[in-house]
Amino acid sequence: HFKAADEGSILKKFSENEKQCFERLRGDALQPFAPQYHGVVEKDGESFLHMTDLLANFDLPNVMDCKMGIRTYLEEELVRARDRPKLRRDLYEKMMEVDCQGPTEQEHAQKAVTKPRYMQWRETMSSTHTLGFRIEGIKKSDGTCRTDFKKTHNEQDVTKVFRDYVEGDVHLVKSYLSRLAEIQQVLQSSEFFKRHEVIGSSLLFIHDHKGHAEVWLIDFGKTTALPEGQMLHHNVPWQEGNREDGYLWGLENLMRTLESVDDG
Ligand code: 4IP
Ligand code: ADP
Ligand code: MN
Repeated sequence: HFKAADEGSILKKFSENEKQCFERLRGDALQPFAPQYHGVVEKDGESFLHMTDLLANFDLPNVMDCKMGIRTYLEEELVRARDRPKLRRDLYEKMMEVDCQGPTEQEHAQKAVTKPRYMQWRETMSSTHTLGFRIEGIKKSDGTCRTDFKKTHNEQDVTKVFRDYVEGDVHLVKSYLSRLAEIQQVLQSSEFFKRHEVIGSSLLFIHDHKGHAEVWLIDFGKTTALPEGQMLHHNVPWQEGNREDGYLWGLENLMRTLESVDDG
């Protein structure tokens, strides 16, 4: 999915949608909070998006990926699945790995589920549905890597994972929170944010042993422009058709959860 590039940059497998987002971010208030985009690159017959490696300025970084929002699939995927449901065995199997009671009787019989069904189930098992964000993965500077957060569901569980991630460092929590407050501010003034449904995008947390901490917006593969003149609130419930993503609601919950790390 990714390829190493010149010093300080990486190549991500090309997506037309993500390319358009990077282009529309140009000049927006949010641009400085996303990796710098350097255009499309061809390599070994494949296309890539060339962007800054956010880890390049760090010495042995710790990295956490939090997927933002109350919804992780597009409304059009829901419509498509209703019109012509595509049964997927791979998603049924992924569901079974986490919870063999997940699938319904019918799904067990067909050994398959639709993608929105899988995505909705993932949302309710994790904290996406209840908190508007979920932890996707953590890579620590000691080389350990965890992605087993599919059942990290309530605020206390998330707090514990955050506490472990920052190793109880109060100063680090403060640095992260101030960066998040800055992002929250900028989101309110971003034209790009007003006019996009931000789905499946992550906040990437990075820190090192020196206490240097940053948070970046990444992954615009499913971030979609609204029709001309339409805008989102990002902090109201989703109902099919309103295209709300709950991004700001999730960010508020994330900040509160991170604050509570100090209380333990
Ligand atoms: C994955 O589920 C993620 O939601 C992927 O999103 C999504 O890709 C996959 O859909 C889905 O199976 P798990 O995280 O439970 O493995 P992301 O790439 O943002 O992590 P899309 O294409 O929706 O981005 P499929 O259709 O690729 O399987
Ligand atoms: P996908 O569409 O496969 O989910 P992402 O854009 O979310 O791809 O990236 C997956 C992972 O790659 C992230 O969790 C992060 O660890 C890493 N990553 C993505 N973009 C960058 C970047 N610009 N610099 C450094 N690491 C990155
Ligand atoms: Mn991603």
